[in-house]
Amino acid sequence: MKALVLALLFLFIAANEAKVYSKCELASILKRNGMDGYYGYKLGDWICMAYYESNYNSRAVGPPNSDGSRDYGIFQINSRWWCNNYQGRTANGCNKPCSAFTNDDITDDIICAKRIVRDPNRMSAWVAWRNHCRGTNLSKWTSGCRL
Ligand SMILES: *[C@@H]1O[C@H](CO)[C@@H](O)[C@H](O)[C@H]1NC(C)=O
Ligand SMILES: [Ca+2]
Repeated sequence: MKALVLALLFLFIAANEAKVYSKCELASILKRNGMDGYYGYKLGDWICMAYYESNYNSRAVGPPNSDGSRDYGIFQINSRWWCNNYQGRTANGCNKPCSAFTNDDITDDIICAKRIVRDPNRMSAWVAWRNHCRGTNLSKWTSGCRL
């Protein structure tokens, strides 16, 4: 019970400190970092993916996956393949500690996402993109934004 209270308190603090981007703020940062058209994907693909992966929360940490790995940050980057959380095997393809993907500076997250999409799975590496974004009309993800 004490642990539960502490856990809830921690979540409360974590939620308060989280940086949650707005759709247009994220769109503008992604565009500035060359994501519009990167490997053939539109800005809307990335924004839609980030929405369904993290709700635009740059400090999101996912629950453990079936292999014990976790997903980090606005793009929910996986610790088995792309970053090191020092809690198990990792290929660490982006050569970063996973904590690099839970701060408010998403520049390194973007560099890693670009590395991920260059792999043969392309954007299907992100299950949320496959399930919610692929093949949909993406115009709403950039509508109303001055880009
Ligand atoms: C996508 O949705 C927008 C806004 O609803 C619409 O104007 C546009 O024609 C749609 N594009 C396609 C390819 O269906
Ligand atoms: Ca970062």
